Amino acid sequence: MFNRIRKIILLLALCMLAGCGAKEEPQQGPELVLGFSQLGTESAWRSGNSADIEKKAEECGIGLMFENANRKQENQIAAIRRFIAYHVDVIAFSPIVEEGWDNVLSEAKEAGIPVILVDRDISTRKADLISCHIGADFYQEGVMAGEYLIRKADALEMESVKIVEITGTEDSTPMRQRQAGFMDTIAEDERMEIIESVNGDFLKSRGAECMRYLMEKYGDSIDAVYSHNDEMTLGAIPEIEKAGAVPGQDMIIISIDGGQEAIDVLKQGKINCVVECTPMLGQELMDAAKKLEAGEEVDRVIHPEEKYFSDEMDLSGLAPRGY
Ligand code: GZL
Repeated sequence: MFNRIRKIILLLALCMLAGCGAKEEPQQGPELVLGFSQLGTESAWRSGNSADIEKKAEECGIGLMFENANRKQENQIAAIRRFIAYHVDVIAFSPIVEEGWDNVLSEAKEAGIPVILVDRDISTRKADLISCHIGADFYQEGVMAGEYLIRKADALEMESVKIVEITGTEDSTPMRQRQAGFMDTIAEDERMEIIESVNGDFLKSRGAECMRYLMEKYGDSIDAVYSHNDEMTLGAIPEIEKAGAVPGQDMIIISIDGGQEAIDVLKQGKINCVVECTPMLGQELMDAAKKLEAGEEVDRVIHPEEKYFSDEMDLSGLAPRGY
């Protein structure tokens, strides 16, 4: 009985959050209510991720409490506390950074609410705070980027490769892992030299600022740009052109995400390689939430299959990317 009352209260809360009045007759609430804290709206990747989660929740008949944290960890923590107060069945979130989650996740555990990480991971000594992590193998994305650069240097018979790196949000899983995978892959290749690494925070505007600074400082001595996401790459390319260089020819451009805009620029020859990082994680999230609600086991880590797109291949038949 309590469960039924709880779900009706939650449905009313969902209605109020969605703007519908409390006057509506309470209906049979959704069987499962999922609280999701999305980190922000900083990129096409993030928008695609949010849209997929909302679409799949509707298709699966799951009640979704969706909150956007505007890229502030404190907003995510507050959202998780609201989800606990509403007694949602499952909590999920994409943590903007890896550290600082133990306290609020301990509160979720004490409340008996399972937590799923979507996209990014956290750093914690308490592995039992999380039931499942659904997200890319960011280290492998860095490896694919490094392997491409080595192949490209071979093809161009380059004797040295001076690289600038534009990194994503400090202390986030994709930033740490994409950097580690790339550096480990090129470490043994004596031609490779990272001349500077600057932080672009996954933002287009910051990517432009970083590239403007790097072009002023190093100019055409740059042989390759390794950018941790498409937004920063798309911000950087006009700055390369303003400085009189030709992206994709005067310097090798490597990006990660695989959104439509970057793929189009790849086809134009201004980007040489785009490593895919799919944002379509909604179905895996809903499946895992249902299993946890039903008390079933779920895999601790779920990595989607990912590939890369480059100037080594014929992309004319590539399907629309959807983000
Ligand atoms: C990666 C995701 C990153 C994307 C960026 O899974 O966390 O955050 O690569 C986004 O576009 O900002």
